[in-house]
Amino acid sequence: MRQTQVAKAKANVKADAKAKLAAGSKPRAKIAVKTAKPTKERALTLLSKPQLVNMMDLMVKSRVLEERLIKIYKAGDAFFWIGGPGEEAFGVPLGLLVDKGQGPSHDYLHLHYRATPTLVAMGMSYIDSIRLIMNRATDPSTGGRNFANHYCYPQWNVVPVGSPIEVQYGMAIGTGISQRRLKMKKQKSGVSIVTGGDAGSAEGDFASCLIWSSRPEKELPLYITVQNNKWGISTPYSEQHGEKNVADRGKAFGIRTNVVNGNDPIETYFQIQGDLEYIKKNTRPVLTEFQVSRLYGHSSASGANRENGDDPIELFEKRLVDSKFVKPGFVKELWTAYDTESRQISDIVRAEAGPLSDTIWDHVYVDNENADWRKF
Ligand SMILES: Cc1ncc(C[n+]2csc(CCOP(=O)(O)OP(=O)(O)O)c2C)c(N)n1
Ligand SMILES: [Mg+2]
Repeated sequence: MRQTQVAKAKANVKADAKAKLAAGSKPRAKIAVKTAKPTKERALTLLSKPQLVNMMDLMVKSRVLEERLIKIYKAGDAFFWIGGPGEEAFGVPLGLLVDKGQGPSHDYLHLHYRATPTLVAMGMSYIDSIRLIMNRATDPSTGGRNFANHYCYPQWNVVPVGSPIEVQYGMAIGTGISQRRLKMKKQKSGVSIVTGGDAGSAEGDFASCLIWSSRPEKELPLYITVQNNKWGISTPYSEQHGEKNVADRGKAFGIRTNVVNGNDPIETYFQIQGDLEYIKKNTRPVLTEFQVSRLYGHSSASGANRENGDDPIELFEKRLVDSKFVKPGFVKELWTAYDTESRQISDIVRAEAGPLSDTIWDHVYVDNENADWRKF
């Protein structure tokens, strides 16, 4: 019975089409209706799904921490904020690729004050960063004596972050020399990684780094990176730099150079991985410029308010959602969970004590010698 009805319906459709044709209407072109299959973006297939999701998670974890640090500053619980929102797509892959450990057989990190994403990817906990910005005695980096994002982790070769810009490019030469020595003795040796800003590349330390890392037959395993956000506080890159890219300056020294989109975590991941391999294999430097965003201005000195600019987290989230790696709302859920965690931790830290005056000389001189000149 059912069969006859279907057959009848089909016959009706055929007759209807014939009648239309006879009346002069054209038969419709066949439209290929595809079922909505996720179109996986090729770049995203280069890493596994857990790797991609982990990278997204760490980027959000770092951003939420930075936003918490800004709130802590704005609530009057800290004197100053400076940090790395907008540099997550560079900093997280770097932190994931570092050979973490102590001593010259591992990588050294000569970082600047926008390195939260790298430290978060290396395993730094929220409480460590919050203790630093609130200047608590419990702060493992400085005992509560430096300001936000001036990290120091000897056990991971994270050299103390300094406030004078670009000095880290000069310091990296020293660890680079020790690593070259190991390499020449055919022992396991790491890379000295240095990060810093575009404006700071005008300082002499940057030039020293190019010169010292590329001396003939004495080349150093230095990974010289620049995070170009096109600003030095309020001075635009376009008004200060005759060179098109900061990285171009390495060419005069025979250094391998690259300019990459630092807002794309996949591009930066493979660039960093390839650069580190080349440096280890050849004991030669690489200079790579990562073009990044500065999403909350320079620091609390410029207000620390959200500004325009490409947001690496939004861009990456869209790609992961479009390719069906994560569901829409995945990032929002992460955000809420990290936000709650960061608020609870800041409540704990607020109740902790600041450093005592008799610890002022701690870690200044070898073996904690008391360097008070009045007592000499
Ligand atoms: C030797 C030195 N000169 C000046 C300053 C003041 N200062 C702090 S941050 C900054 C701008 C740095 O810009 P850039 O190197 O591009 O890094 P960004 O802050 O943009 O990441 C300046 C001039 C300083 N800290 N140290
Ligand atoms: Mg800059």
